Amino acid sequence: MKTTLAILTLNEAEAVRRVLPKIQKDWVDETIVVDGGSTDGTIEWCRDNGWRVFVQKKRGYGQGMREVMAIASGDVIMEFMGDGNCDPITIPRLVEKMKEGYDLVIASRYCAGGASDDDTPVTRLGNWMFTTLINILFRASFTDAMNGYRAYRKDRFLQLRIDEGGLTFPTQTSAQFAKAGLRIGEIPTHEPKRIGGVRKAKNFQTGLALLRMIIKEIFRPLPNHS
Ligand SMILES: Nc1nc2c(ncn2[C@@H]2O[C@H](COP(=O)(O)OP(=O)(O)OP(=O)(O)O)[C@@H](O)[C@H]2O)c(=O)[nH]1
Ligand SMILES: [Mg+2]
Repeated sequence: MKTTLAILTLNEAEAVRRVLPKIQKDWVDETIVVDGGSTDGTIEWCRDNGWRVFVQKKRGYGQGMREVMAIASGDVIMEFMGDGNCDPITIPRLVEKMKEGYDLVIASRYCAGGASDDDTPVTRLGNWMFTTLINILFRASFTDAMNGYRAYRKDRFLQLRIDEGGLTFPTQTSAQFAKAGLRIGEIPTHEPKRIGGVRKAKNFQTGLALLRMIIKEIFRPLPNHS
């Protein structure tokens, strides 16, 4: 099982300096910084410090993930946000859990042993609401359907129709893996606060985009071969 760690960045110069040195490169087979067009020195710092950087062609978090998938050599793709919200210590535990045969493993902030220092009352309620909705609609039992910190089998991903281009991408992945009846696991993680930079998620817009995506998933069948 070959693993690729995709580190998503968009103007995260302060965070990458603090977080990337804590990632041990031998935890995974390949690491790629997927950058959305940073102009604050993120790309330069990463390259100067030996990280492979892939600058995506079109804008958007999900778009970046879909583009990197085409060049990643791993059978397992791991999504990691380079803004300080992902504690690297969870990476080897995600790899271990994937080895048990799961198709998708989420680093959960809300299962036993999980926690978030980054939540506000609004984001916590939003996470709970959308996770509950996805569990009811797609017969799943996520405690955290939204965290972008996760690992999945690339072949399973490619059989689905995951087409969200923005920050709704991880949640769509959760919905479709559940819809397809794939094997889903979770492990606890402790989410630290974002480090510097500016938050890209906007509660109202992201909430609306999530609702739109969920409605699309209710009515749209999965591709035949999945
Ligand atoms: N490659 C790439 N990364 C992005 C893009 N948009 C956001 N990101 C990164 O994706 C991660 C998540 O974005 P955030 O702005 O922190 O959004 P969030 O995590 O939902 O918001 P918080 O609750 O504040 O953490 C960060 O590491 C961003 O730098 C993009 O268009 N392309
Ligand atoms: Mg964040």
